[in-house]
Amino acid sequence: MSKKLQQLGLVPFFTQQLTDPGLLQDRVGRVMSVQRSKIVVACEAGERVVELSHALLQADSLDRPTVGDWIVLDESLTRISQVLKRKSLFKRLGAGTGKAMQPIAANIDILFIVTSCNEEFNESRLERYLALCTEAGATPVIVLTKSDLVEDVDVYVSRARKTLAGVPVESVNALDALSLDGLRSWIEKTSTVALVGSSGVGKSTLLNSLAEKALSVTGEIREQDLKGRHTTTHRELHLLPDGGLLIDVPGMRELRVAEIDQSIGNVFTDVEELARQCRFADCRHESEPGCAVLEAIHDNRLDARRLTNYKKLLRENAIATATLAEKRSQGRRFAKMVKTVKDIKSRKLDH
Ligand SMILES: Nc1nc2c(ncn2[C@@H]2O[C@H](COP(=O)(O)OP(=O)(O)OP(=O)(O)O)[C@@H](O)[C@H]2O)c(=O)[nH]1
Ligand SMILES: [Mg+2]
Ligand SMILES: [Zn+2]
Repeated sequence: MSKKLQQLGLVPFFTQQLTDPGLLQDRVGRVMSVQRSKIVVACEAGERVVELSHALLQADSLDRPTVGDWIVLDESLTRISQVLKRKSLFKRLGAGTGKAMQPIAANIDILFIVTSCNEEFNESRLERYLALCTEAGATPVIVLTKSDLVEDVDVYVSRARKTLAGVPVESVNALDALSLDGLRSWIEKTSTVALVGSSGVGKSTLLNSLAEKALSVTGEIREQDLKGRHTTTHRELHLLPDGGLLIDVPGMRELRVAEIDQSIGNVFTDVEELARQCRFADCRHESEPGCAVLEAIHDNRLDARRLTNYKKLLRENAIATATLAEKRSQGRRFAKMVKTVKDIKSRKLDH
């Protein structure tokens, strides 16, 4: 396998999917960025800009190539002929009325969930990211930036640690490359890390400091409410000079969940463990007698906020999952109807 492709993160999981690995090597590439229908692909011979075919533009959003995907180009090297099966995929429910699942970053090994030591810090949002990360099949690391701006970083570190048992938490000053050794230890030579988190927390600053050069533009946060200005506008995969790949994801205003039943449970194992001890098997942990969850809240063993967020995520997920299922079955019914009409028409033509 070529060194260049290896540096881009090509591992046997992907080469095994190639029908003829030797022949296809020149046509294999990794999606570095996507801007509307234009896709930048890094290949053995360098970067190419390819247009999405009509078929891919029409395809389900999850089947379209996204940042981090491995693809095979056609013989003319101008079109994508295959998107290889993904090792992992971080996705969310898209905003707006379309409400389809939206891929954010593919084939990532580690997710840096970036948050800062100021008003932006929010446990419930972290739990949401963690559930989506578990679902994606990536390893989460919570990164606390702006540690230089607070006196007691440990308060934030211990709050972050409580969001998921055993989750690694790294605190950094993203502007100081020397404070990033802990983070660097998570980035291996050929691994892919995605940076996610609200606008203004310092994702692009981190990328630049880790790369030790200005790969991405950064922007001041607003003085009045410390919110970011959405400086990064599109997702991009960057190769670090010393190896490793980082995807800088623009701050997302909304991070809605769907189809993540199991993963919510994986983040809230403490709540689910307690729930098994409730007197009633169908306890809703509201005011039932013998509720072990409420008892734990009363004894300060469990944060009431955590139970509220657990219920909120379960409810939001159930509604969104049902809506998606309904939309899919409508789509199937429609496709079937179109096919029937076509069959009838072609039969008429035969006669
Ligand atoms: N003091 C301090 N400032 C930081 C730190 N990290 C980021 N900043 C500052 O925070 C501001 C926002 O940083 P960006 O890197 O642009 O934030 P971002 O997460 O990429 O934001 P979007 O691209 O909008 O999603 C910039 O002014 C950075 O200099 C840090 O650890 N310490
Ligand atoms: Mg940015
Ligand atoms: Zn209960």
